Amino acid sequence: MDDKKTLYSAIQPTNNLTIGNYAGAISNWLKLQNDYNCYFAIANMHAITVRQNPAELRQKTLSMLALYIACGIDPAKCCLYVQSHVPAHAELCWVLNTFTYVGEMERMTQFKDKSARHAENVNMGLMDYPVLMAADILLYQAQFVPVGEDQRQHLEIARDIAQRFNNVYSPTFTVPEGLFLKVGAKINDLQEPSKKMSKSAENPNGSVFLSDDRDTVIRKFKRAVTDSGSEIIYDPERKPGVSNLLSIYSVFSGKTVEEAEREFAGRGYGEFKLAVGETVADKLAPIQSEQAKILADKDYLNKVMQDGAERAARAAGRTLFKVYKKIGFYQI
Ligand code: ATP
Ligand code: LTN
Repeated sequence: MDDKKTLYSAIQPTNNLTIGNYAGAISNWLKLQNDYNCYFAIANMHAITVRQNPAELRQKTLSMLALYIACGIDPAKCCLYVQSHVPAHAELCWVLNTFTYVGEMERMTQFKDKSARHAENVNMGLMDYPVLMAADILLYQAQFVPVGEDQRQHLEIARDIAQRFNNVYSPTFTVPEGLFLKVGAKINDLQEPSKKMSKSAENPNGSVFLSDDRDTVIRKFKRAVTDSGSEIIYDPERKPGVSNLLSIYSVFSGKTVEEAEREFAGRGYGEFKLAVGETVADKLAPIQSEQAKILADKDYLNKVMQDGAERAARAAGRTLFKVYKKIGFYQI
């Protein structure tokens, strides 16, 4: 384990996960878990930057943990934990805040989007979101961070903060790199293929949730917006709708986009959309039943969280100790 490189990622336990989260994050984690020393967190501290219902947040934390495991993330191989169980995240975030400029946080795309969407609650946490994310990654000295395209800007800031700290003191943090997939890093909305598919989209027909039943999945794909013309080819500029469906099909069938193009050459949009829907539904069904089984076993989930929190706290504590020492916090 020790000679493996370290990898870190997290998802917020807000709403239900979409096939975009699966494609951009979880499917990539599954491929990487054997070759890296992995930490996968449930980012509940990030989640409260937007107002949450407490009972739902608690429930979503458990159901997300069960979902990670049901998708095939193995708690024996990876450290699976809940962010708020490791206080070092908040502690390092505070230190890193003093290495981050207000101006650069104000320029973050996600901050601007979320402030517009939640104008009644533009809180400091929302603005500080990228710094907490930098703390997550830097605490574990992660070399790699597999995330979707939308997180690229946050990753750049995490790198900048790490470098700034290293330059002021001495090398302390590993400067992380993002790992982005060629296919699946950005799955778009089925109704508006120019927009990212999102858990919190206004039109529920545009997002396919991992919790959707078979009929719902197929209905959503049948209604998916396609493009003019009739060819089924990958061309995101000219054919955003069809290209998005080909990407989804590729992630869920395990075939390449070229193989998918060949498979559907000469076939109609209707037939194509049905095939994509069926492929996704076939993949989701066993995940859903496995998730329900795991969720019923609270003792097991508590044990996974407890083990994960202990392992994570040990690794994070080592980094925080070094940081406190370098910045001159008196140690007892
Ligand atoms: P929200 O819509 O509530 O802001 P989200 O759907 O963007 O949330 P996050 O928790 O912010 O979900 O992201 C979890 C992971 O899923 C991240 O790695 C993110 O890059 C990835 N991801 C999110 N949406 C997509 C998408 N449409 N395509 C590919 N990856 C995605
Ligand atoms: N902001 C991320 C979730 C997240 C994350 C992280 C991802 C929180 N902390 C650390 C990678 C590394 C998102 O996907 N919205």
